[in-house]
Order: sequence, then structure tokens, then C-alpha cells
Amino acid sequence: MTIEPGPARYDAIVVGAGFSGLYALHHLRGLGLRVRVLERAHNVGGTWLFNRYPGARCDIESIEYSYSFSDEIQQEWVWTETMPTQPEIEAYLNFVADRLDLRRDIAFDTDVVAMTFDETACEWLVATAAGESYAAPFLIAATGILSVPLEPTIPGMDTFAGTSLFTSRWPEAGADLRGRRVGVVGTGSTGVQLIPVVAEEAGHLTVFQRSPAYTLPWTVRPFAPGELDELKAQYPQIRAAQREHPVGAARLSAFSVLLEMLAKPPLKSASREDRIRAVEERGIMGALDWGDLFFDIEANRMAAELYGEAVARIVTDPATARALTPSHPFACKRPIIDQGYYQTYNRDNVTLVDLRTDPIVSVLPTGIKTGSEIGSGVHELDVIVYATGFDAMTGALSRIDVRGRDAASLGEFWATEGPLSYLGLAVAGFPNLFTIQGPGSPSAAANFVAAMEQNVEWIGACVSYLRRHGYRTIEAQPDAQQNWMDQAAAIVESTVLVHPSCNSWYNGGNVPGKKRRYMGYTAGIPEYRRQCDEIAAQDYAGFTLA
Ligand code: NA7
Repeated sequence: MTIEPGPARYDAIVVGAGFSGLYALHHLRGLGLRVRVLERAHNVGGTWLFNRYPGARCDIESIEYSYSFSDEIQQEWVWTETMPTQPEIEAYLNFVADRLDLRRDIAFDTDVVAMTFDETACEWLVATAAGESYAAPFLIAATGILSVPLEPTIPGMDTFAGTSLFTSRWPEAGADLRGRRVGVVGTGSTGVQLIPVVAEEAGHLTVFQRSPAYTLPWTVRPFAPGELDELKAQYPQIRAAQREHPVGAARLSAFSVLLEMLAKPPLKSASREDRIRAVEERGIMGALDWGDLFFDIEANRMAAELYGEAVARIVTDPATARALTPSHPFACKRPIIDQGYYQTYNRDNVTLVDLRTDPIVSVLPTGIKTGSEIGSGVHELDVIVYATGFDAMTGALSRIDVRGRDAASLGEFWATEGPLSYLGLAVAGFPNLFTIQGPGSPSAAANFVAAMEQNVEWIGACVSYLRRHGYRTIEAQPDAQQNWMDQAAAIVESTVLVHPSCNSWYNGGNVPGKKRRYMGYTAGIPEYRRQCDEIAAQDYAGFTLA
């Protein structure tokens, strides 16, 4: 007779070792819990480990896009630029993992495939692809909001004889694009970062653009000698300001620029001369820096026209400039900032294909075939880079077989009912499962690190409370969950964020068949924190404790 070994037992299991999983481990450890982190990659970093494409960078300042919980870490770590590159963020997370001795509690190369709540034992059973099993009363999904790549299904993709690359799983050793004919599909944040860098290296670059981006020109620079030390000396004030700021980043970032626009005069009241002057003096920023664009679709369309004029002042070929002018509402997708994006299209080795008029028909062994009424062509390529986005917010947990009460599936629940959650932290029917920055949380429209730290600390306090009071389960109530999602929806109801023409990872519109619903919470992190704290102070109102 052989006795099957039982699951390895812990007080809490954390899935994912990116920004949030690392902090969850450290924080829960500090509360005296035995914690195991399960991570499918061979190292820490999460999305910042996989997305190592050329040009990858954060659009929030390094001193704010970093952990605030440890003064030692923020004093010891040296950022070299105002906004950090992917390699520097990856190195930072490795530094943190070592500094806090986190690795001993992380199982790497461990792919979680199923998580099942055992109602009798009041614990989660976690199964991995390698057949291991783990059990714990509390399960924390630190699986990321942008961790599941969306790879297109273009006919013939598999037949391409050259090299196919995906920005979301860029080769660790890099890719030599020197002198090669490179095609890039996708012009979201990733494409906009990648394209200027690839253009420098490639023999020829062809950009296949389905939706032109709205992107704000930005200067990212190395810190001047002594500058970082001065900032570090002000860290108490910097972190305090961040804490009070709606987007969790008080310094200039892609998000704070949008917030500042809200306070500007309306475009509709401006004279034609005022509008032209704004573009003449401030280019792209002048086209977009108006207060009514978020609420008035007509004003938004007028801004798009101005935007086209601003682009045409940079891009010398008029047809290319026109093709780069967006036709969807500004601000309905996540803001993008760039360094020299439009100037790239003035290079002799760069061609833009506007898929709105010349759509992709198929991938051939030799390149990409596009076709339009006016003609079709084959763009011959050695390399195709896909920068086609993510199944955001719900993607990671929907790909794990998560079973709650009565064996209900979380993936099926979200697929049929839409991405519902209470506070972005818990889903009714899935007791003791905490989701860090799930749907209905501020993360999508804020500094993820700041938003995530609040979540981890709230979860830590909640678990301590449950243990202290002898509760074995906590579960979101369906009504509280619905009220929360309605509250989140009401905030954006009158904005372009929910305009039917907007297909974005914010609302699931970028994923074929995904139930559409705006997934962010946009009243700001301070208000979100206030509500979370109030709920906790009312003995976790809206949750059932048993
Ligand atoms: P995004 O912002 O979702 O952009 C994906 C881009 O890929 C976007 O331009 C898409 O066009 C395009 N796309 C997707 N599928 C296709 C196909 N089949 N054919 C052509 N073009 C396609 O993802 P990113 O990775 O750039 O950025 C995601 C977030 O990461 C970003 O917001 C930051 O938070 C970091 P579409 O717009 O759908 O027409």
C-alpha cells in the first residue's frame, strides 16, 4: 500500500512573485504567518520580468514607482533615471527579494493550474502543473493586472519563415534586429515604446497600426549628480504627498497629466485662434490640454482634429501624418507617453501601414499580406514583433481553474456575469481568496505599486482580525459586491471611458468575447483607502465572517 503524501500546508499561499507577491510575502511573514509563494517563472519580477522588449520603461517616476514600506530599501536602492527602464525595475525587484531574504519562501518554476476551496476544511487546495499540491486557509492572488498576453490569431501566423517575437515574452538573451526587415504589429504603450528603439537598429521597420495612439511627448533623463540623494532626503514628504494624491503619484506622470487636464478651460468655448495658438505653442499637449474632453464626446472629436494638426507639424509626409491621427476618443484608453515616437516616422527606414484602410489578410512565410479595395501587397519581413496587449485584470485568474463554493468556477462567473468583485479584493462565492487589485480597484488608472501596497496591508489586517477573533472564513456578499461595482461604474458613467467606440483593456473591449465592463475605480486611492478602512472598522461590512 502506498500512502499519497498530503499537500504542503501553510497559513497563506500567495500566487505570483511580482511587485505585489513579494510585498505580500514580506508583510504576511511580518505578521507571523507561514507563507509560500508559487511563481511560474524562474525568478521574481512578474510582468517586469517577461516584458523585456527594447524600450520597455515605466511611465511613473522611479522614486514613486517603488515600495514605500521600507525606508532602508528606498534609501539603499539607486535609480539612475527619472522614469525607470525595465532592466532597472527587474534589478530592483531582485535586490528587494535578496534584501528581505524572500527567495527561501518562493517556489519558482511552479505553474498553478487549479485552486479549489474545501468547504469542510475551510482551506484552499492549490495544484501545480508538476502535480504538487499545497493547502492553506488563505489564498492571495498576486497574479497581476497585465500578466496574460493577448496574442492575435492571424491566419498563417505559424507559417512565417522568419522570427516571430512577442513583446510579452521577449527572449532573455535579446534579439539581434540589426539590418533586418522588422514588422511591428500593435501601437499601444508597448508599441509606442518599442518602435523608436527598433527603428534605430532595423534595416527597415514596417509598423502595422490598427488604432493610432494618442501619445504625449516626454523627456526622460538620467538623474543629475546629487539629484537622487536630494530626493531621498525628502522621501518622507514625497511619500506623504503620494499617499494623498488620487493616482498615488504626486510628481509628473502619465496619469497626473490627465488629472491636470480636467482643471483646464473647455475646448468648446475656445475660439479657433485660441485652439490654433495652443497647437502652435505647445504641439500635442496644446491639442489635448482642455477640460471637457473627458465628458463631451464632441469636444473630444474636436481635440482629435487638433491632435492631427499637431502630428502633421512633426511628421513630414502628409499621408503618414493623417494615418497617425486617431479616430477613437482621447482618454478612453490608458494614457501613453513617448520619447520621439512621431519623429521616428520621418526616418527613411520606417513605413506605416494603416490597417484601418489596408487590413492584414494573412501572414505568409515571407511577411505580412495586407489588402484593401485600392490594392493589396505583401510586406516582406525577416522578423515580426507582436505588441498586441493583454487580457487585463481578470485574465490570469480566469486561466487557472479556480473553484469556490459548490465548485463554482471563477472564470465562468466572470465570463457570464462580467468582471465583478467587492473592492477588487474579493469575489462572492470564493471565501478566503484575496485578489490584489482585482476588478473595481484603482490600479488600472493609478500607480500600481501605491495601490497594491494599500491592498496588501488591508489584507494583512483582515487576516489578523480573522485569526484574532477565531473566524475561519470571510466572504464577500453579492449585494455589497454589486453595489461596489455600481459605485465604480457611476464614477465613469458620464465620461468617454465608457463610450461604445472605445475598445480598451480597461473595459475588456480588446479581448474578443470578453464581457464588457469598465474595470477600474477612479475616485482615487485616498477615497478608495477611506472606504476600505471604513468597511474594516465596521467589522468588515459587506463581508460574511463565519
Ligand atoms: P494595448 O494598449 O492593449 O495595445 C495593443 C495594441 O495592439 C493596440 O494598438 C491594438 O490595436 C493592437 N492589436 C491588438 N490585436 C491586434 C491585431 N490582431 N491586429 C493588429 N493590431 C492589433 O497593449 P500594450 O501592451 O501596448 O499596453 C498595455 C499596457 O501595458 C499599457 O496600457 C500600460 O499599462 C502597460 P487596437 O487598439 O485594439 O485597435
